[in-house]
Amino acid sequence: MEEPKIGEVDDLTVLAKLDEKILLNELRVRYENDRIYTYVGDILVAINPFKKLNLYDKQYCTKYKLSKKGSLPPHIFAVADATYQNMLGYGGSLPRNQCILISGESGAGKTESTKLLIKQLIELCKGNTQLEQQILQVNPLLEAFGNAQTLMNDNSSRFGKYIQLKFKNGTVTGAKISEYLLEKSRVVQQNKGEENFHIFYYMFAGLSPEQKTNFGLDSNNVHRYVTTAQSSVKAKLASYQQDYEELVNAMDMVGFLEEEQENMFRILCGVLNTGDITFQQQDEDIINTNNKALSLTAECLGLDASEVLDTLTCSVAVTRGEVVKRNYTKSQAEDARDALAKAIYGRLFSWIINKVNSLLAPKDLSGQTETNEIGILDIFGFEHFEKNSFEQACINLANEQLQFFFNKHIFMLEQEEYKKEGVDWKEITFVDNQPLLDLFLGRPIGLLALLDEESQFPQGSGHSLVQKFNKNLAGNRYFLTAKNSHSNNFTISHYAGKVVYDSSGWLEKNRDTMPPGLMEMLQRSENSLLSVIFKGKLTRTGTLALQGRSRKSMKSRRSTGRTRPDAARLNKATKERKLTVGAQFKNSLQVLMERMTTSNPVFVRCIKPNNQKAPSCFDGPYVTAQLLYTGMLETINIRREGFAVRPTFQEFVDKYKILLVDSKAAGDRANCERILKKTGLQGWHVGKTKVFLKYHHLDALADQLQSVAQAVLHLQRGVRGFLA
Ligand code: AD9
Ligand code: MG
Repeated sequence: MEEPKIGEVDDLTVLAKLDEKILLNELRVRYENDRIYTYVGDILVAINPFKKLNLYDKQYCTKYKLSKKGSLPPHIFAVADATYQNMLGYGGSLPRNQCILISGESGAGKTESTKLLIKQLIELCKGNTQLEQQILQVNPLLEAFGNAQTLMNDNSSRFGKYIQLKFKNGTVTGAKISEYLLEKSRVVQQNKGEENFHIFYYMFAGLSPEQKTNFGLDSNNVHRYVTTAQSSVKAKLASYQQDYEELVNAMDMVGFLEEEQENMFRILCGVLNTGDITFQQQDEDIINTNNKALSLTAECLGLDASEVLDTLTCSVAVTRGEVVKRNYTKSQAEDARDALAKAIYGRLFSWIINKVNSLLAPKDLSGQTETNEIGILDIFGFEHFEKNSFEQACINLANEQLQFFFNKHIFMLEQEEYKKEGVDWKEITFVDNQPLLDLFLGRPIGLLALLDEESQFPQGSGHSLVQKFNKNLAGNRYFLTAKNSHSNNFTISHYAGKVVYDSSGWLEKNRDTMPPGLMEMLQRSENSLLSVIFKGKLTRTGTLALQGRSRKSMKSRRSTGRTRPDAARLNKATKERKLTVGAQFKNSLQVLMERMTTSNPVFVRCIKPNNQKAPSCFDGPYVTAQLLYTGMLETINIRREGFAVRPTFQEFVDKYKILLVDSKAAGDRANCERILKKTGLQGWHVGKTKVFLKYHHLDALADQLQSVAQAVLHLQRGVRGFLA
């Protein structure tokens, strides 16, 4: 047989020889020919082209509808199609519920892939309903509020999301979005070369002059929270204007009322003005040095200006019947101001998700027919900047968790099954990142647990936190202390590389408490939307539950078992406390993993070809690093040696008994062997309860079924002809 040319192989599992170099070369040649998609068995590898490719128009949508795998070049639409077919029950013993897990580092193409998947799924079930149009608008809507330009990606997701599409009889009946940890700190501060959330630029470009005046928006967009250079904002003005139009259209279509939108923009302008409030120390007092910003803030947020100033500059407590007022320092007042802005933005974002969910919820819950779902996970990709904070730690933990799930599914469960079923199998090893999950999630000594503990000490600081880490985690081979003992830095050896974290500000971000008085003040806001979102409660996974809805009561945290002196001292005090951000994030990851475990997982691996966001540039070492840390070689090996198709005896016999010309054949081992021997195929295995097959077996079996069917048809025609 002739060897295929480099780059001509659609599925890397058929390569006769494989090593790092061969793999890289195959992908490089494919990439250079705009073949950005490649299969590794049932896994799709997608390399970001960083340019528009003519791969997604109507013609492609149609071509990939109900197609046979392997009959067309690899494509993200083929993944949508296979998932849809499995959801309809054509996947044999596979669970009907599907979840598509998209991984890759920041800027690798996860969010674009998510949008393409949703587009094609809607195309597949097309009923031309309003709901379908609404679902298509959800992503642009959420991106406006939850994405921003970072050094790694111009449209970086600053939150994670899991989108569940619900189906009944193959048509979509609703959608639900779960959000994971929006990076709120971006509202008040951005790293050099990065931007605030897109919405602030869209609003500035798109609001009418009257609206701008009404909402107190500076006509030059000079606000402390928007540090982007004027020249670059001006250069993109026209495109921002278009983005604004699209956003408003999306909000209209999904069902946000005009009044709600107006309130939203007013609140967002309030956030911008909040950032412009500045303070100065004057003797014992803190005074406000920007009265205009204060009054604009109060007006936009429907609050009383003097009350805003009071809550930002001092705390009032009642002790033994006596009112005690304590002035803040300048920096405390600034923190209070930023806390106000972050809280508003975070809650507004949660409200938007909440609203989308209620608008897109399946209407008919009483139906008799079973509903199934396809979930798509689009998280924030692995990040490593010059300076990495608490957010990066959470983002990278989520990526560790996803990599672990991949390993578990691809390597552990599969090889366990071979062993159980007595398949002759040579073990394939892989890099297990369980120790990293333990490093983060272990109790009582894991990063998050230690962080929670330190967060309970009012005197704790970034430095005391890093000391606690150093003391408790020294010796863990994935945790490296800084050489300089005064440094707040520490390093973690992630599956995807080393990241240096700076512990400054972690305690505040983890506690995420609001200065006293702010919450009550916001609940009384005259802006009806603002008051609603602050009357809601946060659930144990950090999502917003609005009042008037049933919600499960919050479970108190179980004790950790082994208690250490610090923990014992604080045990009592912690019972009443609200959940920290770290704890909420941990809970939400756990819920996600449980959901994923009960569905049939489908993996899409996004690869970033270079670190410059550049088209037609394939940086070999950069890609190799990603291939290595994602375990691509091992994945290809297990997919090549392994058996991707594993029907039970009964399923197998039901489907192929026609090949035996015995419609009464029982679903047992002997009949499976009889069928397989009759086909003349090689390399299959019959286990204790299942048949183990490769994809090419499935194709060959399908061909044989077809010939039998044709022969039968021929015979029938012959008989009819004879009788006539
Ligand atoms: V992050 O973890 O949210 O920071 P993602 O989501 O992995 O990241 P994204 O999908 O946003 O990356 O892709 C980054 C950019 O690459 C996009 O804005 C597009 O400009 C570009 N991209 C990605 N996929 C494609 C594609 N299939 N065709 C064309 C693409 N351009
Ligand atoms: Mg993204």
